[in-house]
Formats: sequence, structure tokens, C-alpha cells
Amino acid sequence: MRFLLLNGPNLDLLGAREPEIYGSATLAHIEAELSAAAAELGVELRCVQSNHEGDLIDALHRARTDCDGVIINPAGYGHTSVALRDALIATDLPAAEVHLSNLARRESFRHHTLTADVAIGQICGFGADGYHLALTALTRHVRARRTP
Ligand code: CA2
Repeated sequence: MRFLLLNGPNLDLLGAREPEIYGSATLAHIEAELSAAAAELGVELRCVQSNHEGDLIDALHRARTDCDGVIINPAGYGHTSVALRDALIATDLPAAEVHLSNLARRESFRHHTLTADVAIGQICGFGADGYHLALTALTRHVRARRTP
């Protein structure tokens, strides 16, 4: 089983600025820890981060044919990108949306994402732990739907 871990714009800066909002772990550290946790579950993780909308969409198109699920932090594009939403729908894959911060406690323009209702569920506010919660939940979701 393989999942795409997709992180959107500016998340490459994690650990460098605003640790009070996003935590102090770097994205490389989060990806390494999540890959190790995934391996324990028998899941392969493909980690992609991009600051470019088209690259995120291309990664979803590729996942369509060779992944079993998507863990996505769309970052700012989650609030704005119809194209990213359309690409996520086009994968026809179960997705878990993650946000490091609690969107409900932030500016009103962050309260809604265009991707949340096409994901199986959304986890936000638990920092980097959210990715681990998403990995566990998505693995269980996919396994429960597999024919024996
Ligand atoms: O809480 C999240 O995970 C967000 O997806 C992060 C996005 C923000 O636009 C969303 O509303 C919520 C922003 C990511 C910016 O990441 C930075 C990390 C370090 C320094 C500056 C920005």
C-alpha cells in the first residue's frame, strides 16, 4: 500500500519561522518520522512538497494511478484553489486533510477549505501529530474497505 503525503506552499519553511503557530519541527523531520511510522504499518510514503499549484496537481494526477490514499496539507491553496480540489476529486482516492494549526481559532478566511468536503476527514490543531493521526486513520480506512 502506498500513500502520497502532499504538502503545499510555504510548508518548506517549517521550523524556520512562526514556531508558535506551526511548531519547531522541519518538514524534513516530519517526513522522516512519518515515513518510519508508515513503514511500521506496511505503508510506503511518497513525500511531495511544492510551492506551485500545478506541481501539486501533477503529484495528485500521478497518485491517481499508483497510490492508495492521500494525506494532504494544502496550506494556503486549501482556502483558494478550485483546481486543487478538482484534482483531489479526480484521484478518486481516499484523502485525509491535515492542518498544523487550529483553523477555527484563526482568521475567518482560514475557517473554510475547498478540499475538506472531498476528503474523508480533516485533522487540525494538533501540530505535526496531525500527520500521524491521519496516517493511522487513513490506513485503517483503506484496509477496512479492502476485499479479503
Ligand atoms: O495550519 C496549517 O497547516 C496551514 O495549512 C498552514 C498554512 C496556512 O495558510 C493554512 O491556513 C493553515 C501556511 C503554511 C505556512 O507555513 C509557514 C511555516 C513557517 C513559516 C512561515 C510559514
